[in-house]
Amino acid sequence: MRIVDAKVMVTSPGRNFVTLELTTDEGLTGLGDATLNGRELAVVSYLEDHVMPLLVGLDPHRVEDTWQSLYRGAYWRRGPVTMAAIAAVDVALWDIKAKAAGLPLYQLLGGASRDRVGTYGHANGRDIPELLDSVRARLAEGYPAVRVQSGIPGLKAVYGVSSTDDSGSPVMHQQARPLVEDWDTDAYLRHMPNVLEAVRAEFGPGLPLLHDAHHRLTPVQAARLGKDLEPYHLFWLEDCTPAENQEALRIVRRHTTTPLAVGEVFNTVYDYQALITEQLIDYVRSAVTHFGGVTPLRKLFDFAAQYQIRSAIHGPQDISPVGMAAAVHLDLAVHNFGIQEYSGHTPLTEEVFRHAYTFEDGYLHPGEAPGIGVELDEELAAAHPYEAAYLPVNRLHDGTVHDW
Ligand code: GCO
Ligand code: MG
Repeated sequence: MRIVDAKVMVTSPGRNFVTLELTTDEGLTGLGDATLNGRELAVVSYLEDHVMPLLVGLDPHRVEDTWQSLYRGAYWRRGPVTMAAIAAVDVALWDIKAKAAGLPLYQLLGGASRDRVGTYGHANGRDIPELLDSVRARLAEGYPAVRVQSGIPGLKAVYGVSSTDDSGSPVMHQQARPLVEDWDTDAYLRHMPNVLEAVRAEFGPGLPLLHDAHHRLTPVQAARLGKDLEPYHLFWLEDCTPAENQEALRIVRRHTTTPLAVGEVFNTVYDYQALITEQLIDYVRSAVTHFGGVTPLRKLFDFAAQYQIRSAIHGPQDISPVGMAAAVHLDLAVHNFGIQEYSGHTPLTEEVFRHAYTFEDGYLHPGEAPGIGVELDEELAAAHPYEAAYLPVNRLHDGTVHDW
């Protein structure tokens, strides 16, 4: 079998998604997600100008070899643009291979290690009562675990909380020019224990609760937050410090037993090296889409498993249903699965990307369709072309830019 055609499409059924489609001489097609929120067109160019011309004529069964040649052959390794592009190729090749075998992808990854894939949903509120309502809504939808984000007194907007939308996704913050939000770490650190206290008092000790600090704290601030939240037994504290510095988590770890999760902005196993071997984290959270695909993410999970660290694939709404499908196949197959982030997509997105994976009572299943089980409606996709959209930037009260 040979690859005879490659094309990349950007569609915006509410938000932008970048999709690679590979076609073989046997008429099989494979899809891969290359969406990099706010920098979509850079990945399109990387694929169109530098990767797709190399793919035509290749044997699509050579998944590992193609991955290695794109990664090593570029010489300039890593980075989100490169790894999103490689991820799209990798997933499209796995899709083709599984379709050629007539099997759902998870069967090629070792088969199911569980019956279904547990998820967490997003709950958020401008204040605590609104947050409690939002948790109630997620529980009514069946979610077995909930991430809680709350507005902070004195701040206009914070990550995960919007004045107009309950979805918890940054989609509502996105604009053609970055929106400016404000931030005050002290106010946040003072408020968060009250938030968790109220949620625990309302929903009891058994509900797994998560919280995302979105890279905003210094190591010692993160250590304080982890300690202050210990009585509420979080499932995890996510991205407590900026991702570049692995040393920071050594400091945090020394001070708190609150479990730690990181990795949504990581691109390769090297970003995790010390974090895994020194057991400084509890969950690895990279997305199939930003980590170079199923091939390297599977290796990461196997590496992490030696240290009892579990998987938690990043699943925001800026991962397309193609990237989500690949994630759910991997979730079902790996032994050290932890949890899958999931908040669904808009109805229009679900029409553009018809998928075999299902979400029922808070649990996902990849379905039994051969491949990853996603079909792109190209006409509908084309009717919703790319729209410039950026994530917000964060500024302190004196105007200094802070991590968003
Ligand atoms: C999460 C993430 C996302 C990111 C988003 C940026 O935990 O789901 O923090 O919401 O902010 O993916 O594009
Ligand atoms: Mg996050």
